[in-house]
Amino acid sequence: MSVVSLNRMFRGKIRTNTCRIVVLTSLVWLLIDVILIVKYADCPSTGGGSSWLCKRNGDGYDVEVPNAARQSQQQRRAAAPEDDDPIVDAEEIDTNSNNFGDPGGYGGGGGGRDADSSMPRTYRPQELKKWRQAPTVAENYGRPGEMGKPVKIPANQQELMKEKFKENQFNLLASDMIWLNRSLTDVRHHDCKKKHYPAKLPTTSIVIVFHNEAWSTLLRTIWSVINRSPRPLLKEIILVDDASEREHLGRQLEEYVRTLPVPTFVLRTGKRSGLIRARLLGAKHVKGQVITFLDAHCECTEGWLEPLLARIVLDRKTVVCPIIDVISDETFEYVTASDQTWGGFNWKLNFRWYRVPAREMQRRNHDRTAPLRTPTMAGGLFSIDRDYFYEIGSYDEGMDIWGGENLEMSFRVWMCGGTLEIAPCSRVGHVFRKSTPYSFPGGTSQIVNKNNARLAEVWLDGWSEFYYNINPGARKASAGDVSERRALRERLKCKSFRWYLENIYPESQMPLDYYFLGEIRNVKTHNCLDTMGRKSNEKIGSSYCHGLGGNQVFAYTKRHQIMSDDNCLDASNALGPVNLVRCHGMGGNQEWIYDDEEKTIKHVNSGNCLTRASEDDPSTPLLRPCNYSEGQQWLMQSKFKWQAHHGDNRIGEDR
Ligand SMILES: [Mn+2]
Repeated sequence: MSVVSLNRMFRGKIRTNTCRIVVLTSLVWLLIDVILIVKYADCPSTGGGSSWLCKRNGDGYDVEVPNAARQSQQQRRAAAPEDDDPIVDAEEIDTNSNNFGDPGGYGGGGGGRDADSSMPRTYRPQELKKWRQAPTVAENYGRPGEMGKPVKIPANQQELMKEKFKENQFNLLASDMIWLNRSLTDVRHHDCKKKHYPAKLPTTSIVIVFHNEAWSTLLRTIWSVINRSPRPLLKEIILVDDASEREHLGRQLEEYVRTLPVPTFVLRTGKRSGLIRARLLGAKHVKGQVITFLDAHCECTEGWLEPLLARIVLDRKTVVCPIIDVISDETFEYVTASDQTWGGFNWKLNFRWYRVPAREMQRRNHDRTAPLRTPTMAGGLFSIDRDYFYEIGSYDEGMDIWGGENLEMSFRVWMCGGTLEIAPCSRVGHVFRKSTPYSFPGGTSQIVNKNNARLAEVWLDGWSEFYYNINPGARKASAGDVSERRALRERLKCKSFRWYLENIYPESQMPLDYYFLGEIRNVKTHNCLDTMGRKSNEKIGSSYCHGLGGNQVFAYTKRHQIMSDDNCLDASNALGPVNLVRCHGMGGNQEWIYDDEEKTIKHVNSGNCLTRASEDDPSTPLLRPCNYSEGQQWLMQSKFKWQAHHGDNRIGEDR
């Protein structure tokens, strides 16, 4: 308040005008004071009384609040009505205590993990950020593809559509018609919307690698991240261009990203480096506490980020994937994927989705919103603590371009003390393509073979035999020098592949215990059982024994299955046919007993014996009453080893 005007007042020389000015000035000052107090009440005096430095985020829907203001925050939150911020947990996590030996309600399943670690399993509270869920992206009525609906291309543009399809192997014309900020339906399980997450979470940097990506898919990925992530948790978006040749990915992209409301950078590998090395380049520049890798043709849905970070804040050694929904490559319709599948792999070391077994559903108390512990991940989309990413050995730099790196990381995480999960409340759509539009220098299969060989050599122990036998094209020599990766496994004191199969993936298609792996030869005809490259639900065949593995490699398992890759010999009728059917591990029609003396393979359900093919159909083995003729004798002997012969001669147990 002005001293001059006060003096005047006391001298009694008061005029009406002066009075008005005084009152108005006071009111204005009072108002300013009130605004300042309200605005900065939450600010801490961060030493030296610099509370004026409290800053507001550009987006205007949340304020960064450092730790010292936590108490007043909590008081305010306690006073606020419950549904004010429904998904933020009113209970702070006590991140000071690192005693999360078995976090997140693991039903006693976390046994066998390393108790000691070089990295604290949680964050210090002052490292974490307050957040609030991002507002829903509103529907833009009348525009194509809104709410995730399919785009229909008019008849007169069908030719153009086909032409543009070739550029990226998806319907580019449809993608270009859809708004970059298109709305999506909330596809989450309804219980996800009621879920509570910690009030403070770590920040994440988004790393997106691309090669010749289309403009609209790349930018829609970026906008979906910006629109649907709590802004305080989104540190930056790092785009890594792996030697694209398309004009729009050059300067045009750099200029565009400068206008985005979230710091976004474009890094360039210079020469074609592949996904693995490009991701390593991106990761090197990450300033957030968590790295979130995304593919370049995704759409993040409402609330996608919180469930990922909420797992990592509990335990930094958790690697978390969203459910990957499907964006149609034909219509760009958003189609939900099942929440009942998890990641596995077959003998060829291909990643595969399999049904979640009852065991895991039970562990989660049949709560479909609870994190799912998956044996492997698809690899395109996941979040990982930045420091943990490096501690656990980032990626195998000896791997080229693409392929196998997802399984390599999956095995590494589990075997070396981490946890790999799918957070079912986090859903991100991805454009799945039927064929790849990219060329791989040197040929796809050669690269994938080399990568898989490295993974087999370092992580699979004795089970690498399955890979080499079913894929005779992959020679051990092609793996290159793996000594560094083996040293990493040693240094991290990682567990054996047997431990992984026993504890993490008992349902694995690579059987934990098996009696035999190799060719199965008929004594009479000298022909071998042969899948003939047939698929599930087709007949088993037999042909001249070539001794090269591949279609003639079978495992006879301790559970009495005769399997080839993820299929098992299966007979639903007493007299056959004998089919290849996806192994279910429940005995039944897939249970066979091999008699080492009689050399018979007896089908337990029918009591009949596997019999050589008849002369009129020499390539189809039969199921017939046992008569102990040579045509029912089969040899399981070759250069391959017996693994679990009398339960004592186990390969693969190297530590
Ligand atoms: Mn992709």
